[in-house]
Amino acid sequence: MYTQSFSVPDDTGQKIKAVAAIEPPELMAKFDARIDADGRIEPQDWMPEAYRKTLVRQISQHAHSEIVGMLPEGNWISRAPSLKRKAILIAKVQDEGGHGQYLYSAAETLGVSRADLLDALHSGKAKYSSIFNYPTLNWADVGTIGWLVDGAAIMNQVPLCRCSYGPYSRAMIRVCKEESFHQRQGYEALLVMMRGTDEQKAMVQDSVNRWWWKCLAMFGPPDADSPHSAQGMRWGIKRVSNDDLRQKFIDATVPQAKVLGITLPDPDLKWNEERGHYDYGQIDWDEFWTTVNGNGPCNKERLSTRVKAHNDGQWVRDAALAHARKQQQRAMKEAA
Ligand code: FAQ
Repeated sequence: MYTQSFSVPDDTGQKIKAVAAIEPPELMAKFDARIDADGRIEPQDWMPEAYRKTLVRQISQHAHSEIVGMLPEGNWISRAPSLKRKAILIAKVQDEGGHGQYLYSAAETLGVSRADLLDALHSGKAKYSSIFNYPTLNWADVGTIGWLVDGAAIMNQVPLCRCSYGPYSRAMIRVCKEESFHQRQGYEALLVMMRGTDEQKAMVQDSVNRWWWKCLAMFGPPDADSPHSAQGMRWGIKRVSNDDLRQKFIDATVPQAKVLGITLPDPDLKWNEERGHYDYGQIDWDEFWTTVNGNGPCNKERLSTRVKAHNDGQWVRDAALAHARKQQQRAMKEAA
C-alpha cells in the first residue's frame, strides 16, 4: 500500500546511500545534480523509484486530508448563524474539495490511479491528517479551524511551493493562496465573537482549548522520531523540518491570540529571550498515534461518511463517463 510500503529510515546517511545504490548510477548522478542545483523534477523525467513512492505517499495523504477535511466544517453549513457566514463556509469547504482534486491530479502524474488512491483511503489503509478526527462541537470551532488548522496548514504548505517535484509545487501555490483566505475568515469570525456576549467569548475559549494541542501535533512527530524527514529534506520535498515548522507556527500564533483576547491552554508557553522563540509544553504523542492509527474520536465516522459520499456520487461519475463517450463517438462520426 502506498502509505506503508515504503519507508526510508533516515537516522544516518547510510540509508540514503542505500536508496541510491539500487538505481543506475549515471541516472542517479544526473538526478542528484538537479536536486543539488535546486532544479525541478517533472513527470517525464527519470526519478528514483523511492523518490516517486515518497511523493505518492505524501501527495495522496495530503489529498485525502483535504477531502476528509471537508467533513468537520461541512457539518456546520446548515447551522451557520447568518447568510454571510453560510456563504463563506460553503466557499471554503468547496475550496478544500478543489485542493483534493489538484493533489490527486498531481499524484496521477506519478503513474498511480485516482481509483486506487481512493480505495486505499476508503479501506482505511491510507493516512490523512490526524486533525480531522476530532469533532466540531460548536460554531466557534468553525472559526478556530480556519484560524488554527488552516494557519498550521499554511505554515506547512508554503515551503511545499518550493518542493522539488514540479506538479506538486505548482499545485501548492494556488492552494496556499486559498488557505490564506481560509485562515483570515476564521480569525475574523472569532474576532466578531470575542466582541460579543460572555457566552460567545466562552465558546471561543472552549474551542481554542480543545484544538490548540491537536494543531501542534499536525506538523508530525518530533524530528528525532520522524522516519521520512531526512530523505524528504535531502530530496527537496520537505524544505523545513516538523519541529521548525511547529515552532514558527507557535511564534506567529501567540501574538494573534493576544489580539483576540484568549488564553492558549499551555502553562509552559513563554518567551525565551535566549532562543528568540516561545518555549512550549509537552505534546501528547500517545494520543496523536492513537488517532493516526484509526482510533481517534471520529475516525470511524469520518471514513463511513466519506465512503457513503463516494458511493452516492457513483451516478455522477457514470453520467460524466457516458457523456464523454457520446462526445467521443460524435467527434469520430464527424471526422469520418
Ligand atoms: N496526521 O516521518 P514523518 C489541511 C504520519 S491539509 C496523520 O514526519 P513526513 C487543509 C506520516 O504520514 C493537512 N499522519 O512523515 C485543510 C508518516 O506515516 P507513513 C495535511 C501523520 O511525510 C484545512 C508518519 O506519521 N497536510 O489541513 C501526521 O515526512 C482545514 C511519520 O511522519 C499535508 O498533508 C498527521 N498530522 O511528514 C483542509 C501536507 N504527521 O506514511 C480542510 C503535506 C505525520 O509512514 C480544513 N504533508 N504523520 O505511514 C507533509 O508535509 C508531511 O507529509 C507531514 C509528515 C509533515 C504531514
